[in-house]
This record gives sequence, structure tokens and C-alpha cells, in this order.
Amino acid sequence: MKDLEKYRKKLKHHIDKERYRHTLGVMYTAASLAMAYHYDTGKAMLAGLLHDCAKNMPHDKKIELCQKHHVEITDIERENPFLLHAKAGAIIAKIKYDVDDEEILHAIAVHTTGTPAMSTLDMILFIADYIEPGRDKAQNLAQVREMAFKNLEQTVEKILYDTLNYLNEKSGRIDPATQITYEYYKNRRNLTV
Ligand code: DGI
Ligand code: FE
Ligand code: FE
Repeated sequence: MKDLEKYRKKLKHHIDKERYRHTLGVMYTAASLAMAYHYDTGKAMLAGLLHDCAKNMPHDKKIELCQKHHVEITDIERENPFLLHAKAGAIIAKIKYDVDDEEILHAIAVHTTGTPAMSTLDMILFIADYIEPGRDKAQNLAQVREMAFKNLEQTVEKILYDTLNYLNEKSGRIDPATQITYEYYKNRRNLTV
């Protein structure tokens, strides 16, 4: 994994200290989940390493970048441009880090809201972002961390449920993608039990 080391050094100059620490936490947590689910650890680590690479970009730059690369910006993303760091991150990973693995780029693009029918890597990244060891604010973290190594889909559903609760409490605007993804996973569980 020579690239990983190269990307790590480069990334360090583009995000703040706390974000870098979080990023390494996500990278290693994604590797652990990959081991548990027999997924490629190198790909999981690369997705973890680059997932927040656009986090410190000014909002207008993220909007510009998405427009330039013909990536659709929804109304809610325009109102809450922090949400765009996921889509912008996928673009940066592609053009600045030369990542051409579409699975990795997709996982980065959907890591904040999720999307229905996520791939194994999408779910690994989504979960690793939420449970990495440095996180301590979310409710039910201990339970979610335990679930993460047993069932990916149920863990995704639980994270979305808790996130929607949290957003409702602090009256944060809910991205339809977050709501739709939650409904998707809730319905799937009802179909399979
Ligand atoms: O970038 P990170 O902080 O590491 O993590 P992230 O990209 O998963 O972003 C987490 C934040 O995103 C968290 O505060 C909840 C918020 N979020 C997730 N879905 C939605 C949302 N915020 C709004 N306003 N609407 C959503 O649907
Ligand atoms: Fe993020
Ligand atoms: Fe993150």
C-alpha cells in the first residue's frame, strides 16, 4: 500500500489537525470492518483516508467544483453546503489523488447521508465514520459499535435512525437522502424477518 502512505502525507496538508486524527480513526476502523466482513482492507483504508478530504474546503469552492464536474447539487445541499463535502470529496479523490476505483469514489460521495442499496464498502465507510474511536457524542455508541461487527445493514439502519432523531431534536434540515435511506433499510429488515 505505497499509495496509501503517499496520500496520507498529502492529505495532512489539506485538513486540520482534528480532522486528520478523525480520518486515521476512520481508516483503521474501516480496515477492521473489512476484516470482519472479508472485504479488501486496502480499499477500505483508502476510502477511509480520503472520505473527508474536502471537509476544509470553503463552501463556494465546493459548489464551484461540483458545478464544474456536472455533479448535481440539491436544494438542501445548497442550503447546507457542509453536506457537499461528500460529493466534493469524491471529485477531489479522483482528480487530486488519482483514485479511479468507482467503488471507493461512490463510498466517499454517499458517506454523509447514505443512499439506498449501498455496497459493502459504502456501508463500511458509513459505519466507520460514525464509530471510529475518537467519536464520543452520538447516543447509543456502545451499542452501535457492537452491532457494527455483527450486521452491516442493521447498523446502517440504527445509525440513520439515531441521526434522524438527533436532527429532529436540534431542528436540523433533513436531507431527503437520509430519510429515504433510513426507510429503505427499515423496509428491508421488515421483509427479511
Ligand atoms: O464529516 P464528518 O463529521 O466526519 O461526518 P459526516 O460526513 O457523516 O457528517 C456528519 C454530520 O452530518 C452529522 O452532524 C449529522 C449530519 N447529517 C447527516 N445527515 C444529515 C445531516 N445533516 C443535515 N442537516 N441533514 C441530513 O440529512
Ligand atoms: Fe464527512
Ligand atoms: Fe468523517
